[in-house]
Parts: sequence; C-alpha cells; structure tokens
Amino acid sequence: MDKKALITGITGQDGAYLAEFLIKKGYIVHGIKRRSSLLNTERIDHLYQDPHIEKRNLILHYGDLSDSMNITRIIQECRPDEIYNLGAMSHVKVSFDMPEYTANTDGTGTLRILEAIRLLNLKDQVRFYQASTSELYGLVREVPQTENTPFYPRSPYACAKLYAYWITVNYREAYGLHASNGILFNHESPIRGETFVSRKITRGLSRIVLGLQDTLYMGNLSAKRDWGHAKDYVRAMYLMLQQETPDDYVIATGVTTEVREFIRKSFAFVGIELEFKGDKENEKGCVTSVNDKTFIDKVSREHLDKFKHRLKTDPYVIKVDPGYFRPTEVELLHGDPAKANRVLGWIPEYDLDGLIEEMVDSDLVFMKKEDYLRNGGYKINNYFE
Ligand code: NDP
Ligand code: GDR
Repeated sequence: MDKKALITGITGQDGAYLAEFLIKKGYIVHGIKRRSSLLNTERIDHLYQDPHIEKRNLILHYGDLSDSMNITRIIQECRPDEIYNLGAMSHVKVSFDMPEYTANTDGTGTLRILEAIRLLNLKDQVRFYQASTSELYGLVREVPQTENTPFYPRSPYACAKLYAYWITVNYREAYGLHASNGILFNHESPIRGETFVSRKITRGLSRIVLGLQDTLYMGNLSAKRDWGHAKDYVRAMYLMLQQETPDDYVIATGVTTEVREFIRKSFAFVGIELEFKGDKENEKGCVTSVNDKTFIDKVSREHLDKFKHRLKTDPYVIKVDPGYFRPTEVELLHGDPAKANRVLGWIPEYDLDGLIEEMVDSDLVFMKKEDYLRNGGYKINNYFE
C-alpha cells in the first residue's frame, strides 16, 4: 500500500518542495490549502492534477489551522501515516503586527493537530513533524547553536513557535507519540516568499538591472543568518520521520553570513561590485564597478548601456529604510548540524553561492518576462510591499 502523508502549509515554499519529494518516493500526498480570493496553488501547480482523475497522488483539502473541527475531520478522512505541520504565519516582522493570529496559527494550531491525533486514536499509526525554527534561539546564548542551546525567543512568531516546540515534546513524552521537531535554520530557494530577505534581494536586484526599479530599500544589514537551500531541508524533515525513535534535530549549514554580504554576492553574480558606505540608517550600497561581459551574459547589452547611464547620476542602488527594522532583532544565527549529520546521515548538497546563483537566475528570467510585457505595452505589477 502506498504511504500517505498530510502536509499543512503545502502551498508554501517548503510544502511545495516536500510534496514533490514525497510524490517521487511514491507517497499519496494530502495537503491543506486555505480559501483565498485568488488562487494560491502556484507553487504546486506542476504537481496538481485534475480533481476529476480517479487515482491521484496529490489531494488538496480546504482548511485552516485555526479551525480544530476542520483539522480533525481532514485527519480522520485521510488517515495519514505521516503529518508534516508546515502551516504557519511565518513572517517574523509581520508577527509583531499580528501577534494573536500568529499565536493561534503557529502555537495553538500545532496543539490542534496533536489533539486530533490523540482523539482519533491514531497515536500508534501516525508520525508527526513540527516545523520548529532557529528563531527559538533569538538572543543567542551560545555560538554555534545546538539541540541543547537554551531558547530566548525575540518575536511573537518565535514565542508561538516555542509553545509549538514544547507541546510537541510533551505529546511525545506524555502519550508516546512519534513526534519530532526539526529546528530548521533559514532556508531559501527560487520559490521563497517574496518578502523574506533573500528573495527580496534577488528580485530587487533583477528589477534594478532591468531598469524596472532604481533602489532596493532594506532593513538591518548587519544581521547574520545560516542560509541553506529548501530542497536540502525538506529531505531532512522526511529523514526525521523515518527514524525508529522520534527526536529533535538542528538542520543548518554551519556557515553564517551577513545580510550585507548576501547582497554583495547577489550583485556580483551579474558582474556588479558594491561598496557599502555610511552606517545604520544612513548606510548605502554604491556600485563601484561593472564587469561588462558578466552583465551582458546574465542580463543583456541593451540593459548594460541603460544601467551605466543611470550610474552617472545615481550609483546608490541599496538604501536603508528603518521601517524594516524589528522591535527586537535576532542578530546572529549559526547552527551546528552535527547530530543530523551523524544520526540522519543528512548532508546539504547546496552551498550559499549555489543557492544565490539559482535564485538570481530564476528571478532574472521572471523579471525579463515582466520587462518584455512592459515593453509590449502590457500592465505589470509594482510589487510594492
Ligand atoms: P511559507 O510562508 O512559504 O508557507 C507557509 C504555509 O502556511 C503556506 O502554505 C500558508 O498558506 C500556510 N498557512 C498560513 N497560515 C495558515 C493557517 N492559518 N492555516 C493553514 N495554513 C496556513 O513558509 P515556509 O514554507 O518557508 O516554512 C514552512 C514552515 O517552516 C513554517 O511553519 C515556518 O514557520 C517554518 N520555518 C521556515 C523556515 C524557513 O527558513 N523557510 C525556517 C524554520 C522554520 P498560504 O499559501 O495560503 O499563505
Ligand atoms: P527571518 O527571515 O526573520 O530570519 O525568518 P527574513 O528573511 O525575514 O530576515 C532575515 C534577516 O534579514 C534582516 N533584514 C530584512 N528582512 C526582511 N524580511 N526584509 C528586509 O528588508 C530586511 N533587511 C534586513 C532581518 O531583520 C533579519 O535579521 C525566517 C522565516 O522563514 C521564519 O519563518 C523562520 O522561522 C526563520 O527564517 C528561521
């Protein structure tokens, strides 16, 4: 019999990669999607099958983590072997604006699933994965962070995820549930949400070199993150649920990099050298040189001429807007994945340069399409945020 998995948050970055990964392994994947006024299944469009086909390997259910009856009914109907709880209000900055909703979805939402498993008497049949996060370390107590590093959350998001972490541990200890926490450090990809810093940079850069935008406004350039590729990270989620014994694992690359350096590396992929001048909210990223050949290879000759023309009057492509600062910031994350390496045999395949190159290339393709449409007289979006 085919194994069945249920994924909350299937329409998000990780949900899409995980669904693809599990389908390739022969799973029947059930996913929970939210009702929205616009279609929200773009990331899984290539996996989505006509609902009229009888035998499908991807089945979607309308639902929401704030609705316990709905969650319980979906679990009862699909009786999965594995549940991956990836659904969340996942934006740290936005969680300061929506703390109660974040607690309800990211914290209590996890409890709703665990309770449904218990009430439906499925605790011996279901394995549960909780999407925990390096944000739990917040104001870090040690460097690098391991499974034993104490938590110090710094946002409503992290506080909600702290509850979800511990309720997962509690259901494991109290009821013997096969429940594991993946303490995942930041992971990105070409389908990362547009307002997370990595994607904001690769999209902004693509728009700037194509002349669709002049300046990219950023927040805290000094924050350091341990960035990996989402494809590597969903493999780790799967591996956790294949273990005999449930446990909690740090998933990270072991390398930490400043936001400023992520920006510099991204621009370097299209042949642009940047220098940062000034400090705090007055810091700016200034173009100091352009490698014509790289720029032409990645973008085009026509755009090179326009870009150089623009530099004559304004070489500053990055500026800081304090509106993007967070009331309490997580300045440094740096994970130690030794346990995952040892126990799960998990080793990431991507490094940061490979990740950035894939993201820049993908966003250039997308923005070239936008440029083409604009030149053809069609309306394109501004993508303000
Ligand atoms: P995304 O923001 O890309 O996806 C979040 C998913 O959750 C989307 O499918 C979203 O639906 C869904 N969702 C949001 N609110 C609800 C709700 N109330 N009920 C049901 N579903 C909801 O996040 P990622 O894929 O990047 O992350 C996956 C999980 O991993 C999240 O829990 C995140 O907090 C956690 N995490 C992520 C890390 C990362 O670096 N990416 C690192 C560590 C943890 P919709 O598409 O409709 O918005
Ligand atoms: P994070 O990711 O908060 O770590 O949470 P994000 O990419 O939003 O921020 C990373 C760091 O970059 C700084 N930063 C900016 N961030 C954004 N979004 N926009 C900016 O303009 C900007 N400028 C600087 C931030 O201040 C921060 O220090 C992500 C999410 O996926 C969570 O769900 C997940 O749990 C953690 O990663 C691990």
